[in-house]
Amino acid sequence: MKKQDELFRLIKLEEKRQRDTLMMIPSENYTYPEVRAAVGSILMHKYAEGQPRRRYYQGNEIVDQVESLCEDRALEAFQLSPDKWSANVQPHSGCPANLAVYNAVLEVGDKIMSMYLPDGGHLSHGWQLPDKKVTLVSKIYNVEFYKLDPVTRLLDYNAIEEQAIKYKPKMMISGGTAYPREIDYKRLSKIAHRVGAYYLSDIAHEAGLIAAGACKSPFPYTDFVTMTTHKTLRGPRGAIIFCKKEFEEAIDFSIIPGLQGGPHLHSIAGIAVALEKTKTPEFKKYAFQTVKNAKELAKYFSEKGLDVVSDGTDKHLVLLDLRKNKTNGWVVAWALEAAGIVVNRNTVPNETATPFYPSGLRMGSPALTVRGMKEREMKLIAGWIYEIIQKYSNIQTPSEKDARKTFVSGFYKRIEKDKLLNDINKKVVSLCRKFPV
Ligand code: DSN
Repeated sequence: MKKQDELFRLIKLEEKRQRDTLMMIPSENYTYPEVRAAVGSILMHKYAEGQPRRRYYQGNEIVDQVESLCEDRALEAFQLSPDKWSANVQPHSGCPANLAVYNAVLEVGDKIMSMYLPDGGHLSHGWQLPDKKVTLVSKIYNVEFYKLDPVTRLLDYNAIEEQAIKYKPKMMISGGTAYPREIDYKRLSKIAHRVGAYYLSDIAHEAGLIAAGACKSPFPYTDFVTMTTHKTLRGPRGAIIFCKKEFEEAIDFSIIPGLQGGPHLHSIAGIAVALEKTKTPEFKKYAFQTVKNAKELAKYFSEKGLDVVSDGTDKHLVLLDLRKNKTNGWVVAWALEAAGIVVNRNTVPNETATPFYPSGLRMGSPALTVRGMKEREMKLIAGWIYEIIQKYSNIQTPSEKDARKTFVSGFYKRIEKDKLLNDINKKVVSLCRKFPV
């Protein structure tokens, strides 16, 4: 029993951390109490391999309805006709969802073209190094990456088209984790279809914003759309694959028996709750305010002369390149965390450093917006972040291993004692109390 107490004590501590710090990792968010109730429900006791009404287990009369309801709500949330589109709500998360799409329509050795990870792409789109196949996807398929324009740090559609004509992929993928701008889905779809490729839009980050109409939708143009359900969508951990009706059977078969066993019905129920919420005026307000808030952060940093990648944002995230300040994402992210501001370090376009000590800082507005914060609070928070970046400029992380070890332990001590960080932390906690979760 004592051991269980320890676990619940840790959960309480994490709850307090989430309450008293600013959650600014753009892929994180607070979900709804109803989602947590559904995810913690007795639905987790049930096995239901297969699809609704085509199961390999008995006793599925009720859970069939749960899963079908979730599929219907998924289509409704993105205003898709069930005659043209199908939704599979079984993927356990984003990586398996993407893998399931490849597995449905590609053969071993087929070519994929996706966005370069350090420029803001995603691991599950086949990340590999020149001398190492890092991901399983890169071991199964041949992958080539398109990069951002090195000057504008925007997608260069003409260059992507030229590359696609030469490479002739069978699958083109858009989307990722750190591209702050809208994607021209129509143009990418034209390029993909011109070279005879399928087009997959991974909208894990933007899903909630797209459902609300705060960002553009890829649905009119793509063959497949994948998304996780726990980011801007505010659901539980999970994912959805949307596909044109003609691929429905291939996707279902790819998930089970291709990749997964029993669906997590408790998660599916939570996803169904979150999808229903996207139809409310409150959700639309949250989504539009999320974008406004991110824009406010970007504007503040630009005015202060920081290097904002792509000069701004169209969605929920802002990416800073800290090289101009002669510091890096590792240094600043730890200093910010000591002040109660939780962002994440990230690679940036034209990256010259490593993913563990990258040059950038990625931050987002969704969770702050859920707390009810608006432009005024963004200005305040951006001011604190700016002050900390200023103070932690001109600090380099040594590249030599031993020197780095000494630097890291000294750095942790330094931020613990830093008066500026402690003072900002007090202000952060008081702001958090004004905007309770
Ligand atoms: N790890 C997620 C993110 O932070 O963007 C994507 O999988």
